[in-house]
Amino acid sequence: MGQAFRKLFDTFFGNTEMRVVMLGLDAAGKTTILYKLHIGEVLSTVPTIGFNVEKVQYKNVVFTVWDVGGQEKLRPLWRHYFNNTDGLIYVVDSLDRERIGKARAEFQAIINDPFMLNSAILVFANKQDLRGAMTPMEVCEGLGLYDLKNRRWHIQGTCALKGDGLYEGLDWLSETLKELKAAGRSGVLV
Ligand code: G3D
Ligand code: MG
Repeated sequence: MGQAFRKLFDTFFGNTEMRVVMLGLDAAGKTTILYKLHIGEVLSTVPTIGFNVEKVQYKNVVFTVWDVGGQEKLRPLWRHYFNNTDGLIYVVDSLDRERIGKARAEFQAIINDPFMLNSAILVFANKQDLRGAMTPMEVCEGLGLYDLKNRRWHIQGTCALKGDGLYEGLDWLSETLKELKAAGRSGVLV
């Protein structure tokens, strides 16, 4: 798995500096995904701004990860990490039907942030291995993805524990970012 990802990252991301943020409610599976990618040492920091941020860098690709859905007053501080973000990965616990509304509210707040308007959006409908999990299509509806206009987005069913779907999702993201960079454009479709 590690080798495959390295190859993907080397091939598609190349030498261009890329900034990716991975967000989602707590327990969605973000930390599991970070470790499953085997792309480097996961550095955990608790900055003075008050929320825990995990960071992994593989060559020119920097991933920053944190839990959303906590205190609303922290939201403005996220911007510190949103600036110059090329890609957003939003992770959803597909079994957590109770909190899909909350996941949606946070998701909508993130993607409508002025600093995020240019980023490509990859959604991982995680925990597909669990019986009763929402299908990627249900997660799509739950988040309001179908209503998104003029944005590059993609949804991928995943099982982070096994690594299923992660490769396919990142493949889409890297291809999309490569395309956008080559065209000198952002994630906004015109
Ligand atoms: P977070 O970083 O988004 O908060 P974590 O989420 O990566 O810590 O994952 C939360 C819990 O969900 C963990 O279980 C983890 O093992 C589990 N998990 C993550 N991805 C999957 C998945 O695809 N399938 C299943 N079945 N479980 C998953 P624990 O028990 O350690 O809290
Ligand atoms: Mg975590």
